[in-house]
Amino acid sequence: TGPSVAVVGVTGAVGQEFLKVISDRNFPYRSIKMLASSRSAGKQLTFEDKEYVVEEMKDESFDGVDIALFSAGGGISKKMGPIAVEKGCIVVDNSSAFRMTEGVPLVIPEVNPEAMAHIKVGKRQGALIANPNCSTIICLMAVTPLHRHAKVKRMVVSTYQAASGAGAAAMEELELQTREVLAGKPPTCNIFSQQYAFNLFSHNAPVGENGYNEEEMKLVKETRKIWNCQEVQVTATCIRVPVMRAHAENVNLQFENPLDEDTARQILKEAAGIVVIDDRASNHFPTPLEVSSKDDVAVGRIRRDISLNGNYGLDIFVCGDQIRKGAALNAVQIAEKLL
Ligand code: 11C
Repeated sequence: TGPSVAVVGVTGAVGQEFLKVISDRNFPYRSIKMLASSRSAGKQLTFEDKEYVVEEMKDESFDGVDIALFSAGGGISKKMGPIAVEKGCIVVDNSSAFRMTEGVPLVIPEVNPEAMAHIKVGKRQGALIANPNCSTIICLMAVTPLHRHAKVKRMVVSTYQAASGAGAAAMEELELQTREVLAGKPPTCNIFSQQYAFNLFSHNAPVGENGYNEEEMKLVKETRKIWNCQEVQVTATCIRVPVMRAHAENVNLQFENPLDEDTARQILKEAAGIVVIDDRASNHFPTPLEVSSKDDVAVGRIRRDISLNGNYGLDIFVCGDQIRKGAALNAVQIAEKLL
C-alpha cells in the first residue's frame, strides 16, 4: 500500500535528507526509486535495510510514479518536472523553477495547506507543487501565527544563512577552509569566491538592478504568494555565515492590530512546528546548533519593538534546520497531506 515514490537528486544533501525524513516519519510508500544524474547512476545505497542502485533519470523513470520529490536544481526541475507531470505524477519541487508560476501552489503545510487542497494522489492526474525557499519557510513558520492574529503590515528580515543552503559541496568547503586557515594555509575557494571560514558575506545569489539579491527577493515575493497578500511590505538582507546546516533570521514586524509580547509568546508556544526558547534570565535563545537535524523551528528574543508606540511592533529571532524544515521535511509533509 501507499504511493510509489521517486526521489530525484537522491545523492545530494536534500536528497539524502528526503530519505531520512521518509524513514523517520514512517511515510507509507509502495515502492521508491532513487534517481540522479548519469554521474551518480550505478551507485549503491541502502535504505530501510534494502539495497538500491541509483538510476539515471530518464523520461520513462516516471512511468507509474505517484509522487516525485525533486531536489536536483532548477534546470533539472524545469526540464523533467513537466515530463513527470505529463505522466500523471505529482511533483513536489524543491527548486525555485516553478515557485512563482501562476497555478502552482507554493506550500508550507502549517501555513497554507488549502492552496493544494485540489490535488489528490492516486488519480494519475499530474500536478506541480513548489516547496518555498528555506529562508521563507523558516521565517513564515514563526511569523504566520502572529500574522493571523494581528496582520503583518511590514516585515524586515535579516538572515544569517548556513553553508547547507549552497549544497553539500559548500558544507565540505567550509570544513576544509576551517582546517586550512587553522593550519595557516590559504583557503580553497571553489564554491564561494571568498574566504568563508571565520568570515561572513552577503548571500552569493546574483544581485539585481534594485540592489537586492535573488535570495532577498524570494523572501519578498514568496511571502506575498504564500499569504495570498500582495500588500504586505517586506524587505530583507541575506547574509551567509560560517554555520553548517541551520539558518538564523531576525524578523522585525509591524502589525495593523496590537499584539503584546506575552500574547505573541503564547501564540507561538501553541503553534505547530514551533518551539519557543526565550529565557532572558540565562540569556538562552535559539541557536543554529540547537535546531540542527531537528524538525521544529525555534523562536526567541520575543520583544516589543520600542521604536514604535504601543504594541504594534515586535522583534523575534528564529532558527531552523535548512535541510530539514527548510527543504526535505517540508516537502515530505506536503506529500503526507496529499495522501
Ligand atoms: C540558501 N536558500 O540558503 C538558499 C538556497 O531557491 O531553493 C536555495 C535556493 C532555492 O542559500
